[in-house]
Amino acid sequence: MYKRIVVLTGAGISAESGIRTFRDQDGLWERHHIEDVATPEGYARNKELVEAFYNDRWQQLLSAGVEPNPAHLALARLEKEFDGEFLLITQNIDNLHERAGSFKLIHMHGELVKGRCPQSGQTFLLTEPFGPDHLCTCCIPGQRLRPHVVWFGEMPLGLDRIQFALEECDLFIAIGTSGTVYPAAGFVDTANHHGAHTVEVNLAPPARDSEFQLHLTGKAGEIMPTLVGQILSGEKISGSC
Ligand code: BV8
Repeated sequence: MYKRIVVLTGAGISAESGIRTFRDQDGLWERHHIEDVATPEGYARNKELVEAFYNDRWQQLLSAGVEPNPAHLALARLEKEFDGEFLLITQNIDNLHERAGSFKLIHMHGELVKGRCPQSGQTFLLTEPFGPDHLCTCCIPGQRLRPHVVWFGEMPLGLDRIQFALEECDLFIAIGTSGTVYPAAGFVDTANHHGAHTVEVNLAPPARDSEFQLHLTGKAGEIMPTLVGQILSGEKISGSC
């Protein structure tokens, strides 16, 4: 049935792993102002506040009990067993997709487990929290590492590869995203425009004027294993999952 699949995930796919989303009840943006912790200006104003925001999330990600859930594992199975083209794009900065076994993966908003040198752009796997003494080793003198995260107003990563994949795909699935952040929120338009079947998996029913052709409403961890089974058996995705 399908030959080229593109999947986009958002914070909702990690919710069942215990990671807070942004805009749900008790979400991250209820506790912090975006402009203070997720913009270059906020970082320039108060590095310590932004470092604490990411250090807290990094510590939570490393803590016991935060594991890939059945939705992450289903996507890793799809990548492994699907005999066509596959690309997983995530807006998430956690590493649960990799830990589930996904490899054909683009972290378009960066990665929580890495720091970046502000001068060279080189990235470093974090072994200690961000702070004034956590310096890069690529410059002399060493520069204070920043989170390897795409803030609002900064260019997302991998957009050329993403654009090409969206134009070529025949199936586009968005999982656990509120579709409020661009350019990711516009990916469905590109997929629709190029004739793909567009499917959305979300806890909440779709917005009235949603662009997706099919909506599967429920928890990603419950829907994805069945959906992946349908795709791998060559079926066209239908409403019943
Ligand atoms: C860009 C990293 C230029 C940080 C994030 C003014 C100036 C500059 C730009 C703009 C501007 N005004 C608007 C813009 C564009 C801006 C934007 O879109 N703003 C919005 C607020 C309007 N975008 C940007 O700035 C981007 N850069 O535009 O550069 C450019 C120009 C041309 C072409 C390209 C680029 C950069 C945006 C990246 C910001 N960084 N993250 C961090 O993580 O700390 S965004 C942040 O929001 C996360 O990445 C997150 O993934 C993303 C989207 O949120 P969601 O993932 O959707 O999460 P959310 O909580 O919202 O929703 C969860 C969903 O899951 C819900 O629908 C819920 O129902 C569902 N759910 C919950 N549980 C489950 C579930 N579903 C299934 N199962 C469950 N169990």
